[in-house]
Order: sequence, then C-alpha cells, then structure tokens
Amino acid sequence: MRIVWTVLFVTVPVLSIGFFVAAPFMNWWLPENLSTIAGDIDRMFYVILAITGAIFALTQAVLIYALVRYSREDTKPVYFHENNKLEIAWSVVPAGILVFLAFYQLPTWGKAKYVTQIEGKDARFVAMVVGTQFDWRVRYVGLDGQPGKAGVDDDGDGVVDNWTELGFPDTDDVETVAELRLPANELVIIRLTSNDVLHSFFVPQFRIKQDAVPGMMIPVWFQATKPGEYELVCAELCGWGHYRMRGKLIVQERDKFNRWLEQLNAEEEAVR
Ligand SMILES: [Cu+2]
Repeated sequence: MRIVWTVLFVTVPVLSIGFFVAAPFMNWWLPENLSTIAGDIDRMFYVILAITGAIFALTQAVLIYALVRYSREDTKPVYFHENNKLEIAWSVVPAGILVFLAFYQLPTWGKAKYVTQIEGKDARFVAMVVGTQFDWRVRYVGLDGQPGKAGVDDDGDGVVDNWTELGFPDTDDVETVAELRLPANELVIIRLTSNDVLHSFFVPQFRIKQDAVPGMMIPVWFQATKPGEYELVCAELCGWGHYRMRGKLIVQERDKFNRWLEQLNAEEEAVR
C-alpha cells in the first residue's frame, strides 16, 4: 500500500511540472498576444509567476529536506510554542511582496483602465456592447461616426441621444447580435453595459476582461494588432444559458470594416 501512495504522490508533481514545461511548445500556454496592452499584462503575469514559482520551489525544497532528514524512526519530535522571529518573517516577507506588486501593477492598470490615458489620443468610439441573457448585442455608430443621428434627439426626450440610455431608437446606427467587428491597428473604444445581470466581456487574445454592469456604461479600449476572427466570451456565470453566451470578434482592416458597415446599413435601412 505504501508503494502505491508513494508512486501517486510522486506522479502528480512530476506530471504537473512536466506539463508546465511542455505547455509553451504544445500551444497550451497563453493565447496569442494581439493587442497593444497584452504585452504589459503578460509581463505582470510572468513577474507574479516568477515570485510564486520561486516560493513554491523553496517551500517544496524545505518540505523534502524535512521529510528526508526527520523520517528516521529514531528521531524524537520536538514540541514548542511560538517562534516570534519566524512569525515576523512570514508576515513581513509576504506583506512586502504584496506591497511591491501593488505598486508594480499601477502603470499597467492605469493604462488599461483610466480614461485619462486615452484623452487627447485618436481613439474612436466604435460600438456599444450590451450583455443580455444570453447574447452580446452590438450597436455601432453609423456611417456618420456619431452615436445616434448626429445632433438629433432620437427618442424625443429633449436630449440628443448619446447612448447613455439603453433602448434602440431608429437611427443610422447598425446592430448585430453575437458578433463584434472592429477595425485593426486603431485605438477603438467600446462602451459596455448590461440589460439584466452581470456579464463579463472577455477576449483572451487581447487580454481584455471587463464586467458589464446594468446601469453603468463602462468604456473599454484597445488596439488590435492583427486582423482575424477571435472568440468573445462571457466570463461571468450569468444564468442557465451562460455556456452559450459566446460571440465572434472580427478584426478587419479599416476599408473592409467601412464597406461592411455600409452594406449592413443598407440592409437595415431596407427594413426600417
Ligand atoms: Cu453572461
């Protein structure tokens, strides 16, 4: 029996480390890095992985040393209570690491989340994305580049519609479901909200994950670096149909994107 447990306990860590080492070569590691922010996020990930990895290796080494050194049957255990030096050390060292990480991540967090980062930059508002049980509804600014008909009070409430309200009034804007198209190599802004419960807008290749919150219009910006078709998923358990709340994110060159927008506008115009 002893041998079974020994083999089991040795196999698990050996396999874990084996898979970890093999992962980058087998394409099981991080998805391709396809936005301008992704490099910063990955750097954070690797710094944290290095710290936790080093601590893991150290604690395992101490554990194995103790197992081997004190497993002889003639060793007598020693019991003692409190060890101030040890307790101070294992409180101060992790606290120091956490404080370091808190400051180290600030520039990346700021770049990804603070609106001041894109003020004055050529960032274009492309679409509003509404999480709905269980779909992503996307509404693009139309050919005029403005939400709603530029300067028109779409819903008659005395305010020029700027999409701060939900609802889909009749405008030159176009809509899609479960498909978000964006131009490549441009800093784009989408506004994210939800119709019902919390959802989370997640595009692994762009390292973008942002909650969609009912009643809030949250700006999300990024610059996609490669045209292609990617998966857009909901990363928040939002109800029974959560599993099917996935969409396509299609990144295209600007002229192709504009042509698609024109075509969709013509199609939607025909049924208005
Ligand atoms: Cu969802």
